[in-house]
Amino acid sequence: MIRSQTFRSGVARALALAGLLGVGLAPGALAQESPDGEALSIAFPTDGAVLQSTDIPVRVQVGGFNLACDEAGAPDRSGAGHLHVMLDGMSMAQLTNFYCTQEFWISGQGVQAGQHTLTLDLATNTHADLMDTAKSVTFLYQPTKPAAALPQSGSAKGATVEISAPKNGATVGPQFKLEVKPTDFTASCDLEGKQNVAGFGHYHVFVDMDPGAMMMGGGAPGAMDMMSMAGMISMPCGSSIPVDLTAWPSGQHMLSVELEQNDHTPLMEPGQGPKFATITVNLQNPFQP
Ligand SMILES: [Cu+2]
Repeated sequence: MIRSQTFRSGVARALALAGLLGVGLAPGALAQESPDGEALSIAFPTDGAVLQSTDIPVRVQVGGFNLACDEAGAPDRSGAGHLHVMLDGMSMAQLTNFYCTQEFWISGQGVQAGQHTLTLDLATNTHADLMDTAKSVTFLYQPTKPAAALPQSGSAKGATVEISAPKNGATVGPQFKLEVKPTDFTASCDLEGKQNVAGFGHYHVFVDMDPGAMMMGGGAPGAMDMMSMAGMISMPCGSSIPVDLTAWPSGQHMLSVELEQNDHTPLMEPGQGPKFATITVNLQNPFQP
């Protein structure tokens, strides 16, 4: 009923977006046709809504699809994945994050008062966009209490990241905290998908992907190769990062944390590669012995 209506009314718009999405979305993510049945609709904001809150509330309805962020980065599984959310664009540079709840907030930081477009789609575990599920709404952002502006740019020179726990080679259960120590770098989730600001960004956490090797195929920043999003399990901003490897089999796994700019491209200095830290863990996963 609601689901089939939503699905049908979404078809025209999804087709209209399809061409753009195919070109623009998430470098590294292959656009895929979605298997029939799953549907996404944006319940809030409604098209033309006037938003007076500082941050931007979003409510979606998802049918026939499992939102499973604990599987993000793991191999694709039909009918499971997460939401990609983009503000004022349809490429990875505008990705505010990926989400697994039907309600969430987008930070108003750095968002100017005025008209904005929100675009969402369903994505597979390896971050391939299911482009025929894409939906957009345009809203008027008029916050009563404006959010903070973008921070003053700092210096990205000498930025580094280290993993302080677990220790390299440690035996871990499927759920643990990855403790990271950045130097000369401020991680902020509020800035994800916004303009780049020197010295600011966030982390990408990868399982069984070597960020150094990933760049060798693709070359320049912003031209990450096709593999770069697969294996990415989160885009966090805290230095104590929850990790859930329930979807991975027991055994040795490589865990990497890479410094990213707000547009999700690796933070790099001239003549240098991406900045990341890697450990190997011995996973003991009772769900997949
Ligand atoms: Cu990112």
